[in-house]
Amino acid sequence: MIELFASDTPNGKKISIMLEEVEFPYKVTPIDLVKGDQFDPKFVEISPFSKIPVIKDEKESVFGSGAILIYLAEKSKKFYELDNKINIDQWLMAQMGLVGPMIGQYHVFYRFNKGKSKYSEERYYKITKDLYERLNIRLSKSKYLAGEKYTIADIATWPWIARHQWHDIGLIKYQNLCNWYEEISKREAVKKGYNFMGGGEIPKP
Ligand SMILES: N[C@@H](CCC(=O)N[C@@H](CS)C(=O)NCC(=O)O)C(=O)O
Repeated sequence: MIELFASDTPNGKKISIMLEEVEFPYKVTPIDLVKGDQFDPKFVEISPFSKIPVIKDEKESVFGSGAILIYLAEKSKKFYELDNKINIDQWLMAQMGLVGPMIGQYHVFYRFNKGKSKYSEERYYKITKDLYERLNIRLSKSKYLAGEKYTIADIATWPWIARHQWHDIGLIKYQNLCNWYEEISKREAVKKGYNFMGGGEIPKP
């Protein structure tokens, strides 16, 4: 059985959603980031940057949500079609290097430290709004991020848009992004994976 070390965050939810999608049995070991579980030397052995998520599968462990998604996709042969690999990789890497880190910074300044740095709040608001716009443009051209099929690029990106209520940007104004969000929200695996630590129901647009 796969062991998922995670917290109830978008990076954690990417993996619980993927595990639900591919129907692999798994158990969750919660990592309390406020208490500092991520710095426990035993955890650092499997997570060299002290970050969730990590999985342990039989004898190996994998850290980093992008690497974990690829690992699970290759193992299940799902959501990572070889004939569309380059598109899936591009949109997955854009999530890893841009969507997650930038929206993550927006959460740090706008949601958790409001008033401490007006410059940073404005900077990450602008970047997040720009990401909404660019994702919306992409989704005017294809049903899912990497083309006509739901892939690990969508599984990586969706949990960040699921935080839209924290962003004060108005998901509803971005029609293609909003349709994509709602379509994915209807999937049973996404509903279960979203609620993997009892976080509740998926927020409506
Ligand atoms: N690039 C990493 C980022 C993971 C990450 O930033 N995880 C955050 C929670 S969402 C974390 O563990 N933070 C703990 C800390 O910074 O102390 C991935 O995609 O897995």
